[in-house]
Amino acid sequence: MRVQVLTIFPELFGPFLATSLVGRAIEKGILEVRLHDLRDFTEDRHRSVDDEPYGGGGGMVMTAPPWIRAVRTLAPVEPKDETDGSRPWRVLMSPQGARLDEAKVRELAERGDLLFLCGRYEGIDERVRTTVVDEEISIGDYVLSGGELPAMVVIEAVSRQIPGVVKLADSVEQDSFRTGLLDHPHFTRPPVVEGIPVPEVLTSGDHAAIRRWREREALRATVEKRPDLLERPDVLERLTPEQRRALRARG
Ligand code: 9D3
Repeated sequence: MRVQVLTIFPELFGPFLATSLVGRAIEKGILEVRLHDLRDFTEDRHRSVDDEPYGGGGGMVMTAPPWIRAVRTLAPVEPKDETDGSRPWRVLMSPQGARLDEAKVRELAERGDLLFLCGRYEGIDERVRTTVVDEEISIGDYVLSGGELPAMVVIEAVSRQIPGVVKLADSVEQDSFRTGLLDHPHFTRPPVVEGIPVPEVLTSGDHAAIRRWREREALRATVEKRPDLLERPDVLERLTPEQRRALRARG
């Protein structure tokens, strides 16, 4: 999998790419990340990337030519709608984008070759989006200062989809995400914390009973913390017969 990032702050990615899961994937050679400084695609003495907004108002807008030059260099194949994977898929990180979810993460991972455009200031000249962007993505409805942290979120989530990146125990956890429910609670030593013991079934050695307990607790956690998930047909579809019974009993 190859990921490229276009930003005026490539240094923000340093520790992220050097550490943990993403760092290991790069070391193993199953992930390649290339950082590009947008200012390298400017042509004026001051390497400027922003200007005042047409129509007035506060703040600055990122100017289109460096972005378009950069994208045409890094993801050169035209036309814009060519999606067969022979050029990077161009993703604009933006508060106006579609909200990221696990389905979108899987879709991006399958593309295999991604270019993230990370903006700053009030935004990017609209003609960048309409000429060289395939898809616009947000990570949620809250205001951040730019697209760099969101791009790191997407890169980590997408990396976890590459075979061999997450350890086996972790991919079991991913399976539990595939059920669409929240995870069941976890316990480890010591056996008593603040007077609270570990649920007995977990130390019983009865693996079938443990599996049933976890299914039940996953459903309970979802009902209590994220009832909205239980309104989704794709989540209801994947409930086990026991979970369906438990849900009906709860009403
Ligand atoms: C305070 C400025 N806002 C006026 C209503 C607009 C705005 C412009 C630029 C808000 C945020 C940003 C910078 N954010 C991103 O580039 C961004 C982002 C985000 O802020 N939240 C969630 N996902 C993303 S992806 C890129």
